[in-house]
Amino acid sequence: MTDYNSKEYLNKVDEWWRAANYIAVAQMYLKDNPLLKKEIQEDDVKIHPIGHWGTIAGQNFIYAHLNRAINKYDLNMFYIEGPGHGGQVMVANSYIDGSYTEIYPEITQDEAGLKKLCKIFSFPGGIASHAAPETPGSIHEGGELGYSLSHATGAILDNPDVIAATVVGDGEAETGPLAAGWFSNVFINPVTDGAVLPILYLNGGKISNPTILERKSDEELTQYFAGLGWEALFVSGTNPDVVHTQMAEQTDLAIEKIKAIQKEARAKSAEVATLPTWPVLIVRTPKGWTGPASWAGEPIEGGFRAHQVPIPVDAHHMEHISSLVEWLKSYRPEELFDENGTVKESIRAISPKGDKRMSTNPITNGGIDPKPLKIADWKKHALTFAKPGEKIAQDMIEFGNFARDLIVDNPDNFRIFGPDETKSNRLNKVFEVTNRQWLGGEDKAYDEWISPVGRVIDSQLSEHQCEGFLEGYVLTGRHGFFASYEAFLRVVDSMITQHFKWLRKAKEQTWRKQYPSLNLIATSTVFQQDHNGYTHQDPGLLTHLAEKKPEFIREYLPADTNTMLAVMAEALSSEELINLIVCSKHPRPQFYSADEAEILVKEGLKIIDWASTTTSDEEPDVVLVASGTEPNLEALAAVTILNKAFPSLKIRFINVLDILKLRHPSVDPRGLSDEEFDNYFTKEKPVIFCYHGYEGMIRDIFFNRNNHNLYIHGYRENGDITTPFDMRVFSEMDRFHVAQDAANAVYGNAASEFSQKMDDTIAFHHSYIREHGLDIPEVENWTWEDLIK
Ligand SMILES: Cc1ncc(C[n+]2csc(CCOP(=O)(O)OP(=O)(O)O)c2C)c(N)n1
Repeated sequence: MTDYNSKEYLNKVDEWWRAANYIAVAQMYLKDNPLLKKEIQEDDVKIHPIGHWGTIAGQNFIYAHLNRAINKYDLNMFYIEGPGHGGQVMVANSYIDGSYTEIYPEITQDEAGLKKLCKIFSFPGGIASHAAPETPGSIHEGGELGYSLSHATGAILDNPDVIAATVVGDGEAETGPLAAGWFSNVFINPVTDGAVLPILYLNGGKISNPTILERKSDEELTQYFAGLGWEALFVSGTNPDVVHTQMAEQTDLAIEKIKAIQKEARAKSAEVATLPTWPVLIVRTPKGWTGPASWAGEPIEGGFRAHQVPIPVDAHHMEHISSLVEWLKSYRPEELFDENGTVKESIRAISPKGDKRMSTNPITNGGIDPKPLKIADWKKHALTFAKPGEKIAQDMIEFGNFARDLIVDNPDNFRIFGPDETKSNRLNKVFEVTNRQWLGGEDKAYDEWISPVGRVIDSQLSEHQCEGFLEGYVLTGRHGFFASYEAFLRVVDSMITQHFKWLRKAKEQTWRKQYPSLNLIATSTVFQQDHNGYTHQDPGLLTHLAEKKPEFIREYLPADTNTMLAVMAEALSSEELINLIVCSKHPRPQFYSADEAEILVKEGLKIIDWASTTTSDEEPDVVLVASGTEPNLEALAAVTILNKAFPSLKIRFINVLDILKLRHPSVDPRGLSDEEFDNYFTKEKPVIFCYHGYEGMIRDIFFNRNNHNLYIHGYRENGDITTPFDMRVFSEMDRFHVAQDAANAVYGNAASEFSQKMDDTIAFHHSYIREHGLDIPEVENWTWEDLIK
């Protein structure tokens, strides 16, 4: 029987650690002669050594000890590298455990392979300096700091056997998202979910500052974490011999506590689980540990100066090369590598085996048991009506029926996330079959749908956590969506960007499996913010995501329930995408039949015959286009106004559901050809485009098309606390301005009387709502009427 706590075993762990440190330093500086078998030359050294040394040795130490714990307890564990800028950590460790070579056979387990591994690190044409998609075992790049705990939590939900060992940088711990991440424990059910083992790495420095938590005493940290529901276990020191023993003991303690919590909870049902006090490891070891202690009279090891490349040696500055050689030799490479340059068998022998290696744990490559979502026919919930506009319904309420079925049909791989808004976003129907997962205790007098078990996690007001949980969930092969107020989805703009970057780079890796798409529902939208006003208006995520690589982005603007249902079925069955769905939650007339909705999803847009006064092959005088719920409503109302005033005016009405499809194929491979585009929008007839988002996006779409006779009515960054219709008038995205623009565009001066009438109506509206607090009867009572054709 192996004694994993013996001096002998810890010596092996130390050898592993030294080998990983050696490789990491060599990767930073060297491109040849990695084992210093020959006297080092200029040509062996990189011209621009790059890397983040400060975090490396401490993380290598943690990694080696986690391997030890996996062996000792036969754990299903994987690694999240919060300070992902220490890219060598996961590369060096996966090289030692053999997985790097299995995935990249050219990186052989000998001196030649090691030479390549050094050269490619953070080198043109090589590999990232971060824990990137090309890094075995990574689901978390760690480039943008702050999301390690939320990714870890998302990954272990519904994965009861897994422990996410999550290194949190003490700088990272100062970010808003990470500080919010400690609350994750409130959402982890110890029976049905796995565990997160946070390892707060207090190395004391950031890029050029101390860290806040490192300057706190152990007692203060104990209290801080106790208040948040975690039990702090400390490891600290600078002498490896002492710290190895401590680390082994405290890691064992943490694992045993996790196991005890799970055992006790799992003796009962998940429904009665309570919030346990999970352990958090706090590791105080110096930044830049084992590296140069000082340079030019200033301390390096132990502070921020160790952050990046600590000593100034490069191919053109060889005067201090002996210091680098001395540093490398301090790891005693002769004890670590055999004569071929292979890491010694005795060291490799303590690696966890097969998929027990953190670098090959299946959870880090598409998930443990990825399954497609079971999606029943959405048409079951489609609305039927004899005449467009006759039925009033709330799209998010109706979608709730569909979401409820998804929960029933997919009891362990589908989840809904939200920042305290599931009810506000009108998804209440889901609570007929599930609850909000929450282990924070229940106050029956107040709480609604709160339970230790539930498929909705929406009880923390943090968009970062929702986004991070969902990312962790889909990156491990499961499905879901995050529904948010449109304006506040912008809180996580950069997180969504990082997820996109991950998808893009992961796709280049043939060994990486496909991910279910990330689905974002933006509701409580810009043109219906009557009681919240200007602060709650921002449709800019549409523009933001449109700037990303089109292969990975979809933006859908369903105008009603049937289009919403059809889009959600499409989005939830898709892979490798970020789907942004912008939809209304307010009572709205319903316009599109299930068949029309189906075509809209398939084609992306559709000429709506019943809303046009032309046949589809007849050239119109004007094209009215709508993308978005309120734009659709206002544009249809404008059609009725125009039709009454100008019965002979040939109007073509188009609804656009999939806005990015309008882009030119040179911009977006899915884009309409010029011919298709002209067939819809004509080559020169006025196009009046009513749009949910900022107008620049539509201008951009038309820039490289034939037709520049374009009038856009989008969000113009105007708003206030006022009536819903007035919110549209503020941006001139209302029926009167739209009809006026259309008439002026077609008839010029001949439309001046009509144009004046529209101005008068708008003026009347202006004073009426300020008198009555209500929209004018013409707006309030508007319904769709069949057109005079
Ligand atoms: C959100 C974010 N802000 C700023 C940075 C720039 N940055 C990179 S590393 C770093 C310091 C990180 O310190 P810590 O988390 O303690 O990591 P370690 O000391 O282990 O390197 C900063 C500020 C970043 N990567 N992400």
